[in-house]
Amino acid sequence: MELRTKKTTVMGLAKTGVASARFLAQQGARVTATDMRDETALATVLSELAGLDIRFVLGHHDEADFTAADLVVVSPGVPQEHPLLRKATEAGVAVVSEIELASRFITAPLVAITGTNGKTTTTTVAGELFRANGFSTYVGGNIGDPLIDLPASGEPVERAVAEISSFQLEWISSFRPKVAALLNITEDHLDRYPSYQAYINAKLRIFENQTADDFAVVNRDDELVWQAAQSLKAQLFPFSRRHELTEGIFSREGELLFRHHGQELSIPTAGFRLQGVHNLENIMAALACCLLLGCQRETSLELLNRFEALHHRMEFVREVADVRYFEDSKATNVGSVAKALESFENITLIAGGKDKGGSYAPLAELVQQRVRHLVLIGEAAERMQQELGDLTATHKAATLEEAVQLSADLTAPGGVVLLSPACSSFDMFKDYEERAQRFITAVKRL
Ligand code: UMA
Ligand code: ADP
Repeated sequence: MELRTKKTTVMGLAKTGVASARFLAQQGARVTATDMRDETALATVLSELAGLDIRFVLGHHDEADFTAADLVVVSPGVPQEHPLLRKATEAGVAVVSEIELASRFITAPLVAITGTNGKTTTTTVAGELFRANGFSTYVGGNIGDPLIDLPASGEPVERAVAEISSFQLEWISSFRPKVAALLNITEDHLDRYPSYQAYINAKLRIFENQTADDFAVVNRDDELVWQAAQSLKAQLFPFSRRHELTEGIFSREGELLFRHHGQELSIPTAGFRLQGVHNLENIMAALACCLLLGCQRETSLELLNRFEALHHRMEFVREVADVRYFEDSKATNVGSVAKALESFENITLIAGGKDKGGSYAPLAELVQQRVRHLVLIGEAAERMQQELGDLTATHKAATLEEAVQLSADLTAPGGVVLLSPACSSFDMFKDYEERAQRFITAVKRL
């Protein structure tokens, strides 16, 4: 793709926009970077881009930058129905996401991982597996470092692993991973999509441009995923905790079995540091991606036997008065909270935050069976109370600190206090990490 002298517009100037603008300028394109935030709010961004030949339109967007451009690169945080994006496409302008642009310049085999939950864990494990096996590897995407930083760096790598969100898939046209993995789909981001189906459709686009030369790693046990997988063009490579497979990877007592083209590898699970059935799924998916692309059994097993859980995902904090405290701030939807509830009994659950518009009802059975006390915080407290409040003793707290103290007072010895919010954090905190830190500090003060 030739970018030299092309008229390009970068919409949104946070991480994605900054990296995209830098890459486009490097490639000799004429770059306009535009954001609704103004110069003061974007001071840091402007200093990062200082010295590059970029025209800025800040505090507003100009229609002409969209309708008269050769290419618009849109940030994931911009809603797909934005009127200016519609105008651009109507004017015949190519609108792409940053992963689309990046993929056109990436030559290493690309592994792309999506799903409602487990993306970051699986992406990290896959990246580490490749590195342990001696492949120079770039790990990026929704996990933090934009994918476009890889071609921008000019570094030759042997493998690229990308965590991919539904938002990033909205504006792809030729994005084609060598291996694409779909871990699971449950309701999420209904504050952004008009329907659950629209969210599902966006996720499935990860397979859209694959051919029979590529692999689709899919969760055999997730009915929705498995059904959608039946019409894919790529070679199906399922993973399963429940079914024995002739082609794919599955678990049975104490081992994972990887079967591919008549060959079988056994990987014992006893030494894995990552705990929980959901992590077994993440490990199977990561192993599938990596073993399909040249990794070896022995080295991979060694890595899995030393890979520790990532922070803020069902992390043990402390035990006080025979009550264990766990922090799962990254659980921002019902699917991830369900996995946390399945992992414990006698739970005091601290939940709530910014409501994403989905239903909390899928948690009803687990709440009834395992949650002794439900302590609600944040904007979603009211709706959670309506949907779950009759199922167990339910309380409200004004702050997270108050919720921790109340939970400590309510929980009987032998119980578990679990922060697993089912919501995003932006009503009360900067992000899920700040929410996690505030919880940890409050628990340490007890
Ligand atoms: N903006 C406009 N006009 C608009 C709307 C927004 O100018 O009409 C501007 C905003 O002011 C902002 C920018 O556009 O400056 C949007 O930035 P962004 O939200 O896309 O933020 P980035 O820093 O570029 O981060 C994005 C991902 N964010 C989202 O998808 C919301 C990051 O994922 C990702 O790590 C990063 O790209 C690098 O790839 C975060 C995330 O929350 C972690 N992802 C969601 C999730 O995991 O649930 C999908
Ligand atoms: P993502 O990047 O998709 O948000 P993470 O690995 O960061 O995924 O985990 C987010 C939350 O989901 C955490 O609460 C974690 O415990 C939970 N989780 C991780 N893997 C899975 C899975 N395979 N299925 C359901 N929940 C999961």
